[in-house]
Amino acid sequence: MKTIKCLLPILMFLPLLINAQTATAGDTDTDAKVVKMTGTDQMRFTVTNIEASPGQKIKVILTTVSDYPKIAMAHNFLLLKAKADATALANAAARASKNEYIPEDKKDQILACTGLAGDGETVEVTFTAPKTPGEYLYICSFPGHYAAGMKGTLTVTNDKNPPAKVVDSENPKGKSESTGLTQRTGIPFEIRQAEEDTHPLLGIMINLEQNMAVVQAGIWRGDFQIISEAANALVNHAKIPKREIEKIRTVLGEEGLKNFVAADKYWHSKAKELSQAADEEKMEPIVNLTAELIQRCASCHVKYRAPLRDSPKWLER
Ligand code: HEC
Ligand SMILES: [Cu+2]
Repeated sequence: MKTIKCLLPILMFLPLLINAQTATAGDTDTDAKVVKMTGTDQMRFTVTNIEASPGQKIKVILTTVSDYPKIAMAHNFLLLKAKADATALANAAARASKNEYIPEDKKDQILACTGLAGDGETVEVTFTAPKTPGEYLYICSFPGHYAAGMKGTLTVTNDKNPPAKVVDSENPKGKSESTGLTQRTGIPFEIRQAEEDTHPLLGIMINLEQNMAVVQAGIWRGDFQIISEAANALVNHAKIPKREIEKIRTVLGEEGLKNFVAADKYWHSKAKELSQAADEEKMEPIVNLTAELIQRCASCHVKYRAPLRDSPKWLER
């Protein structure tokens, strides 16, 4: 049986090391189509479409550019089989922190993958595109990233005109200046709302985390505009999808679900109050409400996160 190796050593920006790597690599990569991309703090690949002919050799080189430490922001590249359930895989991956977020039990759904790259690090993988024309999803399996939209498509076609040999991406920084916060402070937070539908709880949560950070940045700067925008994003966060609610019901039971929903409701009402206080530019209630929100986030986690995560039912999709 062939096992997939994803966790190869990370290539740093050291020419010597890179040479050593290519020299010792078993197969020749020289004829491969090279695709260079960056993983960003906005949780995006800068290349979201790769074209290939059936069986074409492809080399993906992924570099992370981030203002955060690796533990908070790192990216990898996982190319999935056509029939893979990406959401289930991403959720299983979130629990595989000890294996760089590559879920052992779902490896049969992965065609190719890299290890994790933190800021300034580069990882790569060479693989042959599937023989069957079609679209193959690739994702980042760092917790929350796929849910937040970190994905792309490998399109395999019989097209006789193969696309250009090298795909490179434009500078990933300089985007997401919507609030001006990044510009003025150098803090790379943005006010982000989860997109609807496709997003499981984890994706919503990662958004809450970001928006709460923006609220606090606004407090430190006495910038009510920022607080107001971020509070609104909190209030309008994506709905928890129905199937996720159903799963919470199976794991926590009817009573547990009721309490969970009540916790969420209460949390919501406080977020609304925060939004109002921000519009009224009243700092003291803003600070008090923010503290209460943080406390509510944490207490919901203490009560419900572990029971959900530890349940095998939660892992099923
Ligand atoms: C109603 C309960 C509830 C509330 C309120 C809640 N969370 Fe969560 N949160 C969860 C659950 C459950 C998970 C685990 C989801 C999973 O594993 O799929 C989670 C996971 C997370 C994660 C993922 C981190 C990790 O690896 O576990 C972050 C970040 C997060 N929450 C942030 C927040 C923030 C910030 C708030 C408040 C603004 C908040 N949450 C409010 C229930 C809640
Ligand atoms: Cu990522």
